[in-house]
Amino acid sequence: MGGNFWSNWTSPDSKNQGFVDFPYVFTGGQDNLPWVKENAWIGWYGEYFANMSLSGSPVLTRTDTSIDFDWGTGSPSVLVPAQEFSVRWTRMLTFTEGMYRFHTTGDDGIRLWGDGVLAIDDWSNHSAREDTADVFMTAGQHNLKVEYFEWIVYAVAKAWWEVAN
Ligand SMILES: [Ca+2]
Ligand SMILES: [Ca+2]
Repeated sequence: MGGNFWSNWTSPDSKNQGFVDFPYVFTGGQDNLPWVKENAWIGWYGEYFANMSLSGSPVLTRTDTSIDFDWGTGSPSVLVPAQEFSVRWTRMLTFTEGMYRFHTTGDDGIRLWGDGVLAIDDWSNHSAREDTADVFMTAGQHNLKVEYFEWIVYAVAKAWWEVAN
């Protein structure tokens, strides 16, 4: 059974694809429509915090279809400050068995887990830089988590992967 959470849309699936048409801001309500169809997850569940340590309650939660952000000197949302914020992204994803090379780019700090195992750890103040880690994934669903913080000035957060050769 997949599904990040429940949607608040009353007519979310005009294309009849089995999932809602637009990312939305989760407000805590529920209806009878799953955000994604069974056994299929789209995007990341993002929790945005108005501090650098992922502390307290998020000031914004939303689904991000990918982690591919260059906010410049700006911020992810009017709800999030341009300096000293942090984000936690989580998702479940099905992999075919093999070795994967995970990449992150963070300005400032970023770290990535696969099934709770820390694979990339670059949790410090710095300008944008890329990190990689090779992780063997068994066939089936795996939990991914990316945490990120912005200190000052520019803010970049990216995570992606490919099959490692
Ligand atoms: Ca900034
Ligand atoms: Ca920065």
